[in-house]
Amino acid sequence: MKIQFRAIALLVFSSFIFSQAQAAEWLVKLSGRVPAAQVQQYLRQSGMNVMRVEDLRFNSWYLVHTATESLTRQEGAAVGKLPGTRWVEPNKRIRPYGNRNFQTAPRSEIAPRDPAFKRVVTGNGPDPMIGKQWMIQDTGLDRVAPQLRGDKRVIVAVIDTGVDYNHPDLNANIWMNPGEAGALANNGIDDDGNGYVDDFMGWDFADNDNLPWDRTSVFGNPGHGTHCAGVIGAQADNGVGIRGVAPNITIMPLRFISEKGEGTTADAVKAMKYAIEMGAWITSNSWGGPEEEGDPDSQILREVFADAAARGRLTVVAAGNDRMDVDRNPMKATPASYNLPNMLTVAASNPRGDLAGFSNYGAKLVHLAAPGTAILSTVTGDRYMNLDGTSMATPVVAGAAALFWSMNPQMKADRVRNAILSTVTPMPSLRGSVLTGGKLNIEALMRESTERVRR
Ligand SMILES: [Ca+2]
Ligand SMILES: [Ca+2]
Ligand SMILES: [Ca+2]
Repeated sequence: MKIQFRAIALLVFSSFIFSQAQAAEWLVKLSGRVPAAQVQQYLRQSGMNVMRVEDLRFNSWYLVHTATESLTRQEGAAVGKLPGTRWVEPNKRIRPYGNRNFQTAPRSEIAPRDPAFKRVVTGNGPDPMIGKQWMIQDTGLDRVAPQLRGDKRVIVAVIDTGVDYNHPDLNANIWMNPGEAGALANNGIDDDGNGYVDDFMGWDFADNDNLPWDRTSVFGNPGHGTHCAGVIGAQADNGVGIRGVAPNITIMPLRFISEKGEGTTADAVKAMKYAIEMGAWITSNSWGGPEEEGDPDSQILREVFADAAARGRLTVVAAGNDRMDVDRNPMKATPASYNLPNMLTVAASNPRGDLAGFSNYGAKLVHLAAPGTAILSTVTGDRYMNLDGTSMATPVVAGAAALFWSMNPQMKADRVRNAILSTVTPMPSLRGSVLTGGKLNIEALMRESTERVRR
């Protein structure tokens, strides 16, 4: 009874806050699994105009789509009266972080392209743009043995706006689902029984199809997810573009943010759940919020990050770009502020090693800094672009984790996390801004790896 009271108290609060801004969808946690049709029937009987109820197949959570334009208090009360209701929250909007330069995306770079997957053949030779990647020297990546490039078994899920999987610097590193590969890829059958038909290389949760293509728009998305993917794992020495931190790992593209630069909590949860179930070792999460003043924390989002930790996965999360102390405003920066096990929250540093002017910080809840200004990486349409943001710093750390984990595949996620945190370069200007007071040092991290391997 006590739990139910809390849930109802929350929804009354939130129904005022969200009455205008949000899609008319509720996330409901029940005390146990029941058929979605039963939930729908019950809500209809209590007078609610329910379009559809979706079983999220995660900790007894359901997504209730209503027919109204915006959430109403009456609706919230009806959901709260469901038998066994543990929690009710609005299905909030989520935005990508690192959109500071979005408006600089020229139109010529955002032309729509054919999203059909094709194999792209590239050549050999140095990456011509490598001299413009200051993060390579800054993190000591240039002093890591060149043969240490990662292991294809290490899968990093890029949970974002999608990925240009035909980009010549990314194509060879895109994940292929073994249960939907080859002839199974387009037969209209969910061959591996994971609930997604023909998900041969990931999923598009925003448009609900099997092509997690990074759709762009002038002000909403310049190719944010493609950029993050390139920072993690653009191919090295293929004669084109840049190199990623870990150029020989596997990238699982999961799209939940649309070309408008907007996703939902439910789709973020689905993407995280997919990443966990389909074997991603690491998730790179360059997004968060909430954006609206007074938003309540999302219980379901917290639960899915906790689930990733419990199942031995590492989650890397952007601190956000609001020049804000996350310790003092934890509700305004989620999932950044969750402080769960196996989770790293990343601030952005500039070439001087200082905190980037836009970066969030937090002496307790933000763990380290990594390069996040003028980061050159891949964008949609075989192109490259400089972007700023904690969004760009996050995949630098995710890539470093992938490189290190490739060398130490038996290691548990918490030890990977500790190795990253214990090898940072201390910076006087970062003291008090991030937990470690330092910035990512991949050279020192990989030395740690070699020592452990030798032992
Ligand atoms: Ca499937
Ligand atoms: Ca299939
Ligand atoms: Ca390259």
